[in-house]
Amino acid sequence: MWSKSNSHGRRIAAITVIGTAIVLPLVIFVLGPNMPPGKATQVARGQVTDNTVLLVVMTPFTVFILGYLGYAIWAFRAPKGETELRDGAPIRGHMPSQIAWLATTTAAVLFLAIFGTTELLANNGAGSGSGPNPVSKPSGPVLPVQVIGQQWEFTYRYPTYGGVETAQLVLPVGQEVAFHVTSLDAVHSFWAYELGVKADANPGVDNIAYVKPAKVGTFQIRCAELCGLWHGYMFDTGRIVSTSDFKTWIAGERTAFAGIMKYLPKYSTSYSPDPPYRAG
Ligand SMILES: [Cu+2]
Repeated sequence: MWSKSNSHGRRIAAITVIGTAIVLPLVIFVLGPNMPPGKATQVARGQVTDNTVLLVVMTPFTVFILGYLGYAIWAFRAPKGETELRDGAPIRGHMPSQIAWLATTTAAVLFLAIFGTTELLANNGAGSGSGPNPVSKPSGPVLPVQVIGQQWEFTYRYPTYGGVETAQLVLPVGQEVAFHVTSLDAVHSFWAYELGVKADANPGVDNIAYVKPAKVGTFQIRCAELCGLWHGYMFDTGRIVSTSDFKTWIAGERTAFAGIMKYLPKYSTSYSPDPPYRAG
């Protein structure tokens, strides 16, 4: 009886070790690099690495659980022609396997908690909205871009370009950007998928997220917080362009909106609309 159960244990251990040895390189070299959100920015690249680390940690557990399941289905199947259901052996507890399971899963969870916290603190906030005073800041010069959520669109203000407000989000490549995310009404969430940025837009709050676009291209913007009837309509496409294209574009926006700039409220880290507007 004991020797039999030990040989089951050894086989399951062998399946786990060999299976992990086969699957792990595929996870690291094939699946991992293709994980979301891609490599359009430094923080997005960091998130791909983080997602790969999560996968690597869960791989041996997944192989063990699926291997165990497969082995149990095969090894403990009913013999051919048997019609009666049989009970398994009355086993109470198996201390070594219980301790092994507790120790490995605890170690994995603790590692991921520490790793996740470190990754959020480092890497300039990892694309998250880090509030008005982020712990981790980029060292070089940043281009501030304000993101204003409102039912049901995002608009953008460029305080270093006269505070002009635009309907499109255009960023120069290779330039560290500080998004100042806020809202005029409900809680929205500024989610620029390929940039690896997701930051809550709360009224009265200046929520800062850093990102440095690495290559010219487009990216998807969505509101990621249910914000009312037309929440699903709150999407747009942003553009990353060369520095000279950016200069041309922003100059054009400033010219186009010069006439109405005087009606805009002065640039501020947050806005408090008049009560009649707040009440809708
Ligand atoms: Cu919204």
